[in-house]
Amino acid sequence: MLFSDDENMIEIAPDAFLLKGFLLGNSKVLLQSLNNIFSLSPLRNMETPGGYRMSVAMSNCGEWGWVTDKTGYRYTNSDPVTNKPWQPMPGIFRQLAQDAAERAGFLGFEPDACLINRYAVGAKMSLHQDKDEANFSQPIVSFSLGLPCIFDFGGAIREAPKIALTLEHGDVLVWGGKSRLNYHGVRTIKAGEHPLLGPYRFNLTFRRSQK
Ligand code: MD3
Ligand code: FE
Repeated sequence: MLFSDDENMIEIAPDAFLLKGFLLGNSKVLLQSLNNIFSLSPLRNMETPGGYRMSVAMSNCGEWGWVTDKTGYRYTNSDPVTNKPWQPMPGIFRQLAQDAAERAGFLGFEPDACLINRYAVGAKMSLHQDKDEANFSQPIVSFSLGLPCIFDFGGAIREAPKIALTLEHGDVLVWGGKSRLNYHGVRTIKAGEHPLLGPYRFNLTFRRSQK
């Protein structure tokens, strides 16, 4: 089924949209590009400033990549594992992210960073804000592939009530404006097997990290 009309788009909060099944039809080409990126900038479990190893394995593509280590969270323009630039953002990634942003009403999205998260069964991402970017004027676009997850979407403060959403293979989220700094997290991934991606969930997050 191809994404065709606005019946597949749900506004879950002010300026936050879920585009159900937007990526279906592009799964295989996305997976090929991912495997190419991982062969050159391998997935790794980074260390938090607090000294914990993240359960989510990460890589990046695009001019800038998000990293964390003992010294803190930041964007770098080279991969600290290989000391080479991050791999270029594949044209199909950029095009789909821009199309999704536009569908949600955000024109002129120019991502310079794509963080790639791989969740094995048992991995999770605790409640946090995305605030390491120098530019909050552009939205964030996220692609979900593989196993489903329960995503918690909160408010501007940690204590605000949260809504739980199931994100499935092919779904896209677009967040900007009033929701850009909302707290969010991913609950522990349950056991399963995706026909294309195996026992994993992948999430690609497109951002404008620099001015
Ligand atoms: C809501 N990733 O990489 S993507 C992250 O599914 C991250 O891997 C999650 O949170 C994942 O930082 C969620 C959806 C998302 C991304 C950014 C947001 C939702 C957001 C920023 C503000 C509000
Ligand atoms: Fe986040």
